[in-house]
Amino acid sequence: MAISTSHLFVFLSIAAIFAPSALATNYTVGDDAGWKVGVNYTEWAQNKTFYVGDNLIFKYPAKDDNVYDVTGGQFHNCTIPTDKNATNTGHDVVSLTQPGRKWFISGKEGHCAKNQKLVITVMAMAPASSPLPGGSSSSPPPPPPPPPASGATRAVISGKFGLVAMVVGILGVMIA
Ligand SMILES: [Cu+2]
Repeated sequence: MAISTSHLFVFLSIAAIFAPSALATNYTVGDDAGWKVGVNYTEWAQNKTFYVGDNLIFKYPAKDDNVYDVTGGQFHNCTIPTDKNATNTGHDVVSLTQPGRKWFISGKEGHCAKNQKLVITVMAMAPASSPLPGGSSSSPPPPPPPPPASGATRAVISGKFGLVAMVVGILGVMIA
């Protein structure tokens, strides 16, 4: 019984290492105000960090509004795209699939000019360990958890990852 409980803890510890990469955040654009004229979406976005895998949800009365995914130029000039359709369900879910800038505007007459527009920067998935200086924009998969090992090996691993790895190591020693 004790051993299987320890195994469970080891499993959960390993899961904890990978969990930050697997969790997606759903953001309701404008929070309770939703998607409409009169909300400052620059302010709404400025204290948030968006990652690949997160979702934006645009909520509005479907008959009153819509959402266009646009280019930076279209965003700045409030140009309605002619080569694509707006989403207009009133509950539009936009998956953030790539790092970089993303621009959205309302396609309703005059709304974009009244600043019903949103620009965000999508970050690549947060790395599980310290980022390397000058690293590429694509993040490598997190390294596998180390086997139960000496303190010297564990000491070179830093931060949150190191803490979890240490727990795995200690529990591994308890099982052995
Ligand atoms: Cu609008």
